Amino acid sequence: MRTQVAIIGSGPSGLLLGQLLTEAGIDNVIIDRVGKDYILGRVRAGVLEEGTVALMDQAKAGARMHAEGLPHDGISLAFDGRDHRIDLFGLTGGKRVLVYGQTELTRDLMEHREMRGGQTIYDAANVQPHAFEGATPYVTYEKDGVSQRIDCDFVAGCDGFHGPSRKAVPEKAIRTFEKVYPFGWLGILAEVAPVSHELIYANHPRGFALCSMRSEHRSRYYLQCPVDEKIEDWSDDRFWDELRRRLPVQHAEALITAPSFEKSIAPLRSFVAEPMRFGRMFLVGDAAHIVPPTGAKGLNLAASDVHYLFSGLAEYYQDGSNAGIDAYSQRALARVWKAVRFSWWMTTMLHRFPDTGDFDQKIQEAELDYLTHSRAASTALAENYVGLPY
Ligand code: RFL
Ligand code: PHB
Repeated sequence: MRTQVAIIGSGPSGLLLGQLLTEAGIDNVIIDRVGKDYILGRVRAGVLEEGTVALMDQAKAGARMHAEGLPHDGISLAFDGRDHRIDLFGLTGGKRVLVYGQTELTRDLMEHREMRGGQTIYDAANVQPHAFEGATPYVTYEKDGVSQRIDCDFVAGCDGFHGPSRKAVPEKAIRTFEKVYPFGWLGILAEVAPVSHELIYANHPRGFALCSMRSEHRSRYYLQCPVDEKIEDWSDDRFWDELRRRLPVQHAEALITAPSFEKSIAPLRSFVAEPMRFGRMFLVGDAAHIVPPTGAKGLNLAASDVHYLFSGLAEYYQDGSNAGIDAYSQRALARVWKAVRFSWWMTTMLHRFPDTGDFDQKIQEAELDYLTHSRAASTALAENYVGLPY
């Protein structure tokens, strides 16, 4: 088989890139290790920046997102038993975020791809990129026990943190930066109205908590927990009791509970691989970088990578220019590092670290006090939260 761009990975990065390329008349094939239902069963991010929303529109897959997504103009930082609202809209001159689950965004992109006749190979084993340092890269995989090969002009490695693309790069050609945090997030989904109409990020002596949502009837809640915590030890009752303890009293009293229908623990890490281009292969999204979820940036960074790569590839095919693909790594990384910094900062400011001494604790309290009383500091948070410009 031959295509112009072989895309490894059918997560949001791969699907969004595939859809933009298809709309621009650039042939592409997506190959994933798992099936559609498995991908749609993963519960992940929930907050979209305006840039991500605009890319979904550009991919012509934004209709349901606009109909069902919830625009949010602010968030709350809760500490000292009180809410402190950050007016995202007012502080950024009219920008907001859209609450719409990654699962739904992925479903919309998959449906659109099917409608446009785009080719996706699911349940492919041993997917591997080859010869990307030269002019004729290709991807091999096995499907139903038969070996297959796709020849292409470019490979887009959209295969997440554990995928084969980054691993195929010789060690001496890549540099990685990593920070692992000494805690995880225990998350649940429940079919109940959210406790508040805006997200609440709570710093509490017992640990961080986040109140988020997927719709007006479905809530997503998280608790900071030890990284080696066992999910079996967290009954729904224990989760709800612990969440109540970490929220200001008016929210604890208003919290509606119900049996959870999803419960999982995610580790928190910051990770960046440099560069993001190796000859004719590009790393995109989680394949190149991971951020802790505290800033809601993971999915949005995947989208900005896609924007830079798509415009580079469009320039290459439409104008015969290499300028955009040559600039991809540098342009993407400049934005990535700012989001890595923001996510690290939000994580540091809002969580309780096991080894925090009295001095560090006082600094954290001073930071929250300053942040919520200084317009300049609140504006810096708001500007990053709604998303830095592309
Ligand atoms: P994805 O979504 O991981 O998709 C990668 C795709 O590549 C496929 N793949 C392979 N395909 C072929 N061969 C192989 N050997 C392959 N190995 C993997 C996978 O099956 C998959 O379909 O990466 P992408 O597209 O770059 O998208 C990035 C986002 O998914 C990610 O940044 C966010 O979801 C991060 N993230 C969160 N971000 C937030 O902003 N808020 C959150 O609450 C949040 N929660 C999370 C998260 C990521 C998690 N991970 C990665 C474990 C919770 C979790 C648990
Ligand atoms: C979510 O709804 O899953 C979510 C929202 C905001 C975050 C992280 C996760 O910062």
